[in-house]
Amino acid sequence: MFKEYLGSSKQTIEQWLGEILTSPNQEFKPLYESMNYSLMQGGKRIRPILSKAVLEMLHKDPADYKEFLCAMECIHTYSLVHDDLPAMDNDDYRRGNLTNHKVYGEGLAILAGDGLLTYAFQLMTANKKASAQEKLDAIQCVATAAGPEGMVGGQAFDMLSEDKHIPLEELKVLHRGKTGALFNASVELGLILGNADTATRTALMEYANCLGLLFQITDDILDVTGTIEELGKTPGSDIRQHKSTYVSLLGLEGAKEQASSVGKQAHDALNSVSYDTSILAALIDYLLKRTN
Ligand code: GRG
Repeated sequence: MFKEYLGSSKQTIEQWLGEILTSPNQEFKPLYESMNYSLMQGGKRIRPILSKAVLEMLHKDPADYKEFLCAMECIHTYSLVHDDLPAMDNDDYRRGNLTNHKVYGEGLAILAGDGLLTYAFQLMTANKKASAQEKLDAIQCVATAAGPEGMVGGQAFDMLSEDKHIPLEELKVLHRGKTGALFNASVELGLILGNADTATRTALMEYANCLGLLFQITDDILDVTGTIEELGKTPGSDIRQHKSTYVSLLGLEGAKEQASSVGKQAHDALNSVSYDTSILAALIDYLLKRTN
């Protein structure tokens, strides 16, 4: 049943994503093609699915807030396009296809990332359902998560930590920014737009913290155990770049134990919530068992 939920949510989100980026004129078409190339290339769509699940839990219709959900995926896609660039991870493949700069060149790939990031904010302001205050709160939450206090900060710390051993506490700071911030914002968006009460907010933000951490630990595990077919890119990039990871610091078994303990914490966080949290609970187990 959860598998069907994931499949149909992904389909709905991809339909919305397919409608948002049309070039306003002939001249800008190559830029839009490059943006759409990365945006429409699959991926798990886990961040908008998370916002969707929180909104549904709060009895809201996610279609009313589709601009916010698409914005999260635009920001995530921008981060992947820039992360793959020669100046960063220098990857040739993403999701089994050539990376954006391999197809369109570095200049256009940088601009496609810039375009996706900026367009995310344009989209959120265009939503017709949220009140002015809800929009302001939601946009502030997304900007804080994506910017220097969140994802960009984590990415910079990651880049500067290459070839260095960093202790577990610093690795957590790195991932709280690089990966966790967008997970938190995906949940928080749902809470803001769904007008959740304080107790629900507190419990679900604890859940979001655990989920982001869990996602990153499984990402580190998959970099060691995954195949090129499963991952859509060459595994072992962390080792090649001499990065500290949960696996390098705790060993493979230690990282797996850590993942299941964080998964349990995420389940515990849901226990006090007075809404139906079955989808959010299933998401934890899906991330624990994921192969890509
Ligand atoms: C360039 C500002 C900037 C940030 C980049 C996202 C990111 C930060 C780096 C990507 C490298 C990486 C492996 C990050 C850790 C986890 C992560 C974000 C993986 C990719 O996300 P998924 O698995 O991707 O949700 P799909 O393909 O499913 O959309």
